[in-house]
Amino acid sequence: MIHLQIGKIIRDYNNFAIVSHTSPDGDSMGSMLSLYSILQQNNKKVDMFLDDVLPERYSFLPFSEAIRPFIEGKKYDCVFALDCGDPERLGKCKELISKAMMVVNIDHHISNYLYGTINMLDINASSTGEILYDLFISNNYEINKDTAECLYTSILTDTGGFKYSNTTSKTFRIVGDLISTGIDFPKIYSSIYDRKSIGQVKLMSRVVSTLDMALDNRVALLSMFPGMLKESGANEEDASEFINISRDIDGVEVAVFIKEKTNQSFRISLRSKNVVDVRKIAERFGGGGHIRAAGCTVEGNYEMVKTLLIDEIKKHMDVID
Ligand SMILES: [Mn+2]
Repeated sequence: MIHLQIGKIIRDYNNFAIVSHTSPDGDSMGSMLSLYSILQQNNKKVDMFLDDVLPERYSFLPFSEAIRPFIEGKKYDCVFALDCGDPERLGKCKELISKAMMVVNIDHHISNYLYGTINMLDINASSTGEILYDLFISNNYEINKDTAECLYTSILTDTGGFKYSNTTSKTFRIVGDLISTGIDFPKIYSSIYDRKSIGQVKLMSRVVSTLDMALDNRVALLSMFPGMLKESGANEEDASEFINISRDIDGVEVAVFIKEKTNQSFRISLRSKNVVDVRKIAERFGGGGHIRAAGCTVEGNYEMVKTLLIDEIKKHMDVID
């Protein structure tokens, strides 16, 4: 059983690094920090690296101050790569993977390149946190309040507050266990969700003004350009939930968020409401994700990228007509 195999690795090795994807979210952060707490409890030497800025909204999480930016020249016996289907998404931390003797890849994304020495992939799990919970329980690791807070954050955020279809009865059983450790879950929720800066609201007004509807109002597109971030004094993370504004419009099946990264390069997020498999659309452009939430990068000029996306979405809409 893979759970016990990984338990043996944790026993046998001593020098660990934990890495996860750039543009950190609640699941990547929660996963890293929960595993960090378990490895520490087992008296292991462990470092965490993220090649990105840490979102302020997760700074309440225990041990988050121990996450460091990538440091050149470090070498670890065993590297845990969490919540990351593609080593390219690790940014500079990818280097740690190539140098390690043992790489343990733990993830729930269907498009995972299985780049680990050991790959623990469960595409039915709501979050990487949910997989880690199983791993910890199978190995009789104690899930204390700190660990539970991290795992709860993973599951809460990747299920959109338990409202996405990836939420299962097992998810709720796990969450029940986590809550019984005494975590202050309403406080965790409001630390993550009930907060907006002035800059974020200003950015929202700019992004919402780009709203464009297509395919008989079944597709809603929002766009964000680097200038908007500057003008409103907000950062990219502030925009992470904006796509829901377009998805929530009555009659919309597919929501698209187009984010200009550099001139002629756009990061695309896709969400669908009921029917369309947006992962297939993202994969068409070399990206990936889940049925209801996926992403990709498309190169070209803005109008061309938009047309390409709408044409591709149309093919998937036609199927359901
Ligand atoms: Mn995840």
